[in-house]
Amino acid sequence: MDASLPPLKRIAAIHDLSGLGKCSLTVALPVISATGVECACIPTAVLSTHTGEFTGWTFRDLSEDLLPIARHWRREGARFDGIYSGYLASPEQAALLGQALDLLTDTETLVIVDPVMADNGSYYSKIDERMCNAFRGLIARADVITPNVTEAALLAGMAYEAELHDSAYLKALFDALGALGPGVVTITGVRPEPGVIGNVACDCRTGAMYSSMRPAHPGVFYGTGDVFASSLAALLVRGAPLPQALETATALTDDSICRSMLHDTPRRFGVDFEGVLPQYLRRVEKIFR
Ligand code: PXL
Repeated sequence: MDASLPPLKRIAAIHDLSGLGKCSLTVALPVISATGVECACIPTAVLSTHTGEFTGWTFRDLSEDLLPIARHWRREGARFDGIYSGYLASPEQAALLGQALDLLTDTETLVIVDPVMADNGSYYSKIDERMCNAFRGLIARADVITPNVTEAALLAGMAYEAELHDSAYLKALFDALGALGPGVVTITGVRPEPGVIGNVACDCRTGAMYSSMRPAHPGVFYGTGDVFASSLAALLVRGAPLPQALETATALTDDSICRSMLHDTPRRFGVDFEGVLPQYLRRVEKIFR
């Protein structure tokens, strides 16, 4: 039978697997699949929970498995339309990830690096500036990066602004991050004015900037950066234009937050994206029909 659909796109998601507290792989796998992209997984570490607002979590570093998995996939002839990396077990693992990129990418592969290391002005538990330096190296090889404001400021070597982010601050962040090498920089959790929060994107090759904003909900929602970046990565790999990918990934993130508030889910368990996947699928279909 003749194929009547284009080949399925495939992403390799390289993140931790935190068993409880939806983030990283437990978000990337369902969101990328729902976007209509195959999601192969390499766990960088296995944890019982993420490291925010939980105590006593288990942590197993899977650095030893990273290159054997990548080599096996290469021997099997698997090709990847995207490599999407996130939380790493250690700064040393960034060098291994660089070698995995050598094994798994070709000239067509979109490399998306989420430099997961900090939020709300501070590093996550057990992470310090060594991770920031490691990400600076990795970002040089990325096509797209998706830091939050804290991570963007750390990578740029600029002060973190906790309150409002005016266009001069964002422009300075984009200039500094673009100079590290990626073609597209998105920054999450941007607050342009009181009561408003969202995501901004800059195509550093053209200087074009895009923004997608929503009403702000007070407090911290764990895993929202992963919901956003997973959706954006899959949409870009499918070929969505940057402004539509930004808007659709932002809509999924905001809908997930609103859903969590309806369920009154404790913040540390992550956001309830599951119930908003039907409306997400309709938005995705509209882009590609
Ligand atoms: O959502 C980012 C993230 C990913 N992985 C682990 C984390 C966090 C944030 O706290 O702890 C293990």
